[in-house]
Amino acid sequence: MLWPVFFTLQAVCTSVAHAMQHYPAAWGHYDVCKSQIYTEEGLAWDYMACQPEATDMTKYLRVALDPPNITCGDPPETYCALENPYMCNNECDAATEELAHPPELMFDFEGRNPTTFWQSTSWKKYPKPLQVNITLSWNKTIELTDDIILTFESGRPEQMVLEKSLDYGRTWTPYQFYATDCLDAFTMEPKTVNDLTQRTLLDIICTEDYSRGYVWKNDKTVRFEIKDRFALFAGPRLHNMASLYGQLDTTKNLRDFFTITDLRIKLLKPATGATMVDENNLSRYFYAISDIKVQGRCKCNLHANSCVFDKGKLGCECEHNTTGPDCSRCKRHYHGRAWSVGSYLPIPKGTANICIPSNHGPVPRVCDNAMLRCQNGGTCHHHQRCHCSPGFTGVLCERARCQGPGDCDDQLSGQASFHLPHIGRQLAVILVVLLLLIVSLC
Ligand SMILES: [Ca+2]
Repeated sequence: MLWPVFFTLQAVCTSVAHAMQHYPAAWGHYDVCKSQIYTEEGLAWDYMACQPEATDMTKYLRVALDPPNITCGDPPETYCALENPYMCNNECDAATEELAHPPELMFDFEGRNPTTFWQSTSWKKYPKPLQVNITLSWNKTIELTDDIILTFESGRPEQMVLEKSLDYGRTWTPYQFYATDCLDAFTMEPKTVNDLTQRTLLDIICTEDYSRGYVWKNDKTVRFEIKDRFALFAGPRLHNMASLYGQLDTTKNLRDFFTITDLRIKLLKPATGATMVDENNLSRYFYAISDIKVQGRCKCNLHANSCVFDKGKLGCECEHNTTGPDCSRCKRHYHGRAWSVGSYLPIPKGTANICIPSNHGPVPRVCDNAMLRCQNGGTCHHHQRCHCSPGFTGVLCERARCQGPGDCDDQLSGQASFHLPHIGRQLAVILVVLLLLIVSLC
């Protein structure tokens, strides 16, 4: 009598654990892909939309500079401070570790003093433009979840463009233009992210917010504002993420807007201060970046909750019978319906849209443990064939193996078909006798 109580308690515990798994403190994370549930037929899987957690994506990128020899220190150079042309104690020497400024220093752990930074050569070839492309590649589609923040060690550039690629660097589109004078630099009206509305969210703007002169020494960052854009749907403190997820679900352009495989920072003109370019002291003009922040998550089409970095490459750990780096196709033998992206809706579990087994799999099932049972003690191997006990044969071991002539007749004497010829012969004899009788009587 205690068993029902035990089972009831167990069911309650399971459902509590289940509920806690489904509704984490900050719901809407979609961090569980499936969980076991009790149904009338027993234990079964319940599938839900899932995605990896957002993380620091700079750990997984490759950085490339164009032109490649634009980093300072080869040959060694001495720089002057922008604010004070007589302060020229900044030395760059690629051959000396303490004086080198390679690109990796844009992504190392910050928080130490002095800061570590990448630095370009100076504007020696003025008036030829000093331009540098910094390309960050993930070789994987990722979704941005927080602002991109560049921290400059020197003055912020007077002109720059942040660009993105969604096809591994084949084509590029601008994310945002930055200039001290947007009209002059890009013939665009200056705007800020606050000018954007839900309707104009995808507009590409030029902003003067991050390029103003070197007035505030602490103001060294250049941002691409992801969260302010999210806030247009989710509210100022992102309290209504359901609304944002709903929009992301139904608007592919919006989803794609925050999705990238590569970023490119086009530095077009270094900080020159408030004055004209001092041609006698060009070692005041250069680019130096101490930190780049990119927060995001692997794009797994809501079919994975983890993403691994293996052999230098990111890849989703696909669930829901999907496969591929982005879980963007169905696994072999799971083409029972067309692949589909998972959905954030309905909140909070979403819809998994799993791939289901193909109807006409390449390996037809010969036996199983229920309907197509091997007979006479035979055992089923991988659903593909029955291993028969000695003396039996057939696809399901349903027939006795014949050892010699007449053997099968004895063993299968219950089967009427083997006796029909005998009955036929007896009938024929009777008919002949009857016929002879009739003839003789006549
Ligand atoms: Ca650094």
